[in-house]
Amino acid sequence: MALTSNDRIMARFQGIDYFDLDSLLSEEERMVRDTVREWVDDNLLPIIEQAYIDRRFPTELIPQMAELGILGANLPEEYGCAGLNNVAYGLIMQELERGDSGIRSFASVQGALCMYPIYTFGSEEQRRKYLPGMAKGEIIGCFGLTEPDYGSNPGGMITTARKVDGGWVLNGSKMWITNGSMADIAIIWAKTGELDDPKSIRGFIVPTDTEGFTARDQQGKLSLLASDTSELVLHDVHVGDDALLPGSSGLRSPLMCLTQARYGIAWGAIGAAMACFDEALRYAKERVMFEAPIGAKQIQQIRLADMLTGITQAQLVALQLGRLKDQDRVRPQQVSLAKRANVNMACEVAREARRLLGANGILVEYSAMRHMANLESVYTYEGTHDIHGLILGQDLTGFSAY
Ligand code: TGC
Ligand code: FAD
Repeated sequence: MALTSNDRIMARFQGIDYFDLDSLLSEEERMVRDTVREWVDDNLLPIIEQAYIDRRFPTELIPQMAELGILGANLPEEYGCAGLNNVAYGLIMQELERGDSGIRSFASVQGALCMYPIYTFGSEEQRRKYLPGMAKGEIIGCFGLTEPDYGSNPGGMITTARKVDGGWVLNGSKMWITNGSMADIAIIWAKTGELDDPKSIRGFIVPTDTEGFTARDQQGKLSLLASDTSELVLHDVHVGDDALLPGSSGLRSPLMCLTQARYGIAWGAIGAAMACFDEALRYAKERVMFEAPIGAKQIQQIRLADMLTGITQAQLVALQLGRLKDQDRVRPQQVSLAKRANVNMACEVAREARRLLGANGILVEYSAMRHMANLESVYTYEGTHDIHGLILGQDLTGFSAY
């Protein structure tokens, strides 16, 4: 018997915790996780199917996410943020992506890719001007690094910022930008010197209503449908001196932001996998074929065992990564390993869940295929699976193979 949409929503998610990782979390970490879990069950899951079909990012959720303290949650309270530790932040990303990768993407970009660089490279004035409003969801940000011809190799970018009296003039285009069409500000990375010098890259806060700035929705996506993905064009965009992030310096600065976002993705992917596993397990127990539940058949039991194993390994990796980050001991290469392994695991789990569900697995009323399609973007963005493999290869051998 197929579960109805309402049954699935009403069967409150219990979480998958085969190795009792709950016992390794503090009371506050569990409380944060459970609060966001409940919010996802009550407010995100009931609307996500329709939003996905409508190809719409559900903007009505932004004030609720802000109220919960989700936006820039690991940044300090003095700037209006929740000041949580990195494990609690990771658990938030996990729960959001249990709902949908597009919603986690929104939060990742707002917090890790826009608020983090303003906090880390911005002046005190910039921090006070933007961060409290961004935490409240009143100012939405996007992060423009990728260009049409420079994806995995952002150091080759050709967007420029030319110094003029009292400010800068930016020219170039950015591609595949999450939150791009709805953003109030864009963090734009541009070269201020020679095009062959990635050390001249600097970050700028560009209000999106500045003359010469346009954003256009990316058409034709078959993944992350409940997410705003856009192309940005900057044509003689004049900004003041106060638009420059004064602490930004070279390709290292945007890559530092990516390390923050990749950390969140390593947790988020677990959430997508948990949703698929939970759905597959319940379906396996209830779907009867050849006079027995399919879950009574060895092949489906092995499929479920493999899913559970992948999720459990990923949970352990993410938790230890978070503990290292909270102790300020994490290396970007460790984040690469976690992003690469956990997203790959989630892709496998989503695909196997979809297969276990038979024909129902292609329906939007079930989450497996939506997660499966979303995760193909997650596999590619924030450094592709291949690029993270090469980062690890360089760390191991000392040779760069890019
Ligand atoms: P390379 O010479 O290796 O590095 C340049 C400088 O940066 C330092 N560095 C890092 N610092 C912090 N974190 C990291 N992860 C870092 N990786 C490198 C490095 O030490 C060096 O510093 P310095 O002081 O010596 O200058 O640079 P490279 O040009 O050889 O490139 C290396 C490579 C390929 C790994 C890098 O370009 C890369 O990571 N490429 C992937 C691009 C990518 O991930 N783009 C993501 C765009 S944003 C996005 O996808 C958002 S999706 C959001 C959502 O919806 O959730
Ligand atoms: P390419 O770099 O052209 O890679 C194509 C293939 O070649 C991949 O398989 C890759 O692994 C492989 N490859 C590349 N280099 C090598 C090599 N040296 N050796 C072997 N194989 C290699 N960017 C932003 O700046 N901001 C955003 O908000 C943002 N949001 C995104 C949202 C979505 C939905 C998507 C899909 C992308 C987003 N991106 C964003 C862009 C994303 O970061 C890039 O797509 C990604 O970095 C890969 O770049 P590319 O697509 O140009 O692929």
